[in-house]
Amino acid sequence: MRLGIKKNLRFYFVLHSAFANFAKNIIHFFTSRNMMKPNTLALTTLAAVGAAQHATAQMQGRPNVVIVIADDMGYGDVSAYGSSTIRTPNIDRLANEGVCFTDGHATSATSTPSRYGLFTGMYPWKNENAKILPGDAPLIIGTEQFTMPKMFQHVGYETAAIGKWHLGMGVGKIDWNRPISPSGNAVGFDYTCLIAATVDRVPTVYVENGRVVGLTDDDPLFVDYENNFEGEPTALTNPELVKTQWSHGHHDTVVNGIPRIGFMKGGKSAYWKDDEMAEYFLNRVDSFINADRDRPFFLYYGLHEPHVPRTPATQFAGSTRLGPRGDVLVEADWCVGQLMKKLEEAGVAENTIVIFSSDNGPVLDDGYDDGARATADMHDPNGGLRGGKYSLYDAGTRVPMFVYWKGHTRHVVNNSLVSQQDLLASFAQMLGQPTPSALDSEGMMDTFLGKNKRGRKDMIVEASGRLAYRYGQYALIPPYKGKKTNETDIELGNEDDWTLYDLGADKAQQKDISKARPQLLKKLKKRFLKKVGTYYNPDTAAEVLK
Ligand SMILES: [Ca+2]
Repeated sequence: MRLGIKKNLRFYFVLHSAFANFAKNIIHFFTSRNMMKPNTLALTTLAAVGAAQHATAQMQGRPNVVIVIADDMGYGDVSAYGSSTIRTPNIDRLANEGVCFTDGHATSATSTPSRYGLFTGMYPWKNENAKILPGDAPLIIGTEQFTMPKMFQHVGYETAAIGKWHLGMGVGKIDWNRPISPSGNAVGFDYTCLIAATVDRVPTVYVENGRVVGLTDDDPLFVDYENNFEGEPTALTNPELVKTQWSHGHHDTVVNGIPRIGFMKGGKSAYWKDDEMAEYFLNRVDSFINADRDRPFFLYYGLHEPHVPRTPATQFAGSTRLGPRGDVLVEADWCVGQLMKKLEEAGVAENTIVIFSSDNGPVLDDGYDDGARATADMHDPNGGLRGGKYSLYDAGTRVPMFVYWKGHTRHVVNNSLVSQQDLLASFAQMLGQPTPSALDSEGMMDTFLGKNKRGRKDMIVEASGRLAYRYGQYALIPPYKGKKTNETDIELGNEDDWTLYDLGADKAQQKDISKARPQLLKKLKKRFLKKVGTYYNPDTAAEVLK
């Protein structure tokens, strides 16, 4: 069955891609700076003219699209929703002049599956590889799979992925000293400049279009997630190298005084400087936006903040009372401000839809003792929601979500349920493109642009391999075995029996209404089990943190 879907998708894609490439070539032909000779036109078939006119008409008025995804930014980490303990004026502007979603979700409570859902429009739990990946994992999006960037690419957009990736690269053991294939470029991005996984995982290098940036021949780079390289120091063998103390898991190779997950040897000329990462990626964003082109663009900009390790640039260090986590939130907000400024300066602000969101909920201590835990009584990153990153509770996936299009959107607050995975089918509507029927993405472009306040009826959410169900204002969590919390002290949502919450009346999920509303419980259990089938297994343990 699943193989059948895959085959259908492949067939769809080959067919669709053939037409799209044909149309793209025609568009290029008609819009190229070299004028056609009259006799050339005479040779053009009527069908080609028709297709070109159709395609050219479609190209007109197609806005650029920028999707900004922060890493582990919580619902309470932006002031747009009313937090008074952090100031994020640039992000707030998107909310205040655009569509502000108060029940917007990532598909998952961790990064890899969340981004997989965003780009593929598929529930990530249907892909057994969409788990928290090490830095040397193979690419988990099929190179023949239908993706959001491919769709944009096929109708003539220039596409780029800049920043955090965490979807794997290559097909197995990666030789970091050679071109890595497939990279993000293989799933629809014309240009990529990425960190392979997360800031706390090796390799601590930038990978641009499949090549590690800045490597020299005399110092090749090696990465291993199982065994250390002989004689190489780690945080355990050489604690004197450590400037940022680890609290759990992060005790392998030390780079820039920060112990990471995974072992690395060599490649020193390519190591990133943590506190310069924001500026590094902004420069790539700037170059991409200002590239000389006559086509619209689609940009995925993956902010690395406020994921651990939190290493604000000098100008932000100490700028809040909340320590490094607060400082990098302000840095992330600055990045959004810089992005908007660059769009203005490039003269494309009025023709660019900007979407801001986060890949999953917040966490304070995610492996480093950087003081974030001590700020818990000063700042609530959850914004009143229960749980957090890794959790089946609502803070796992309910994240900041705003859509702004200068001159087009007005301030609208939408309280209905929406998911990042619906952006794919929604942009398909905007572009007039068909999507494979097997997608889980639901088209609702008018919702994202604030023309109506409709949302999803329901959706499955995922946290560390476990599943829960949102149906309108209700949250249903099935029983799971395992620990109540993990090393981060976040409640995972593992309960012995089904629990049900009315988020409309009980945003903080403090009152289980499963006993008081047996009919509702029965109805939602039935719906949930029908949707997830054998993917639900109460024995599924939350993924182990490394
Ligand atoms: Ca994340």
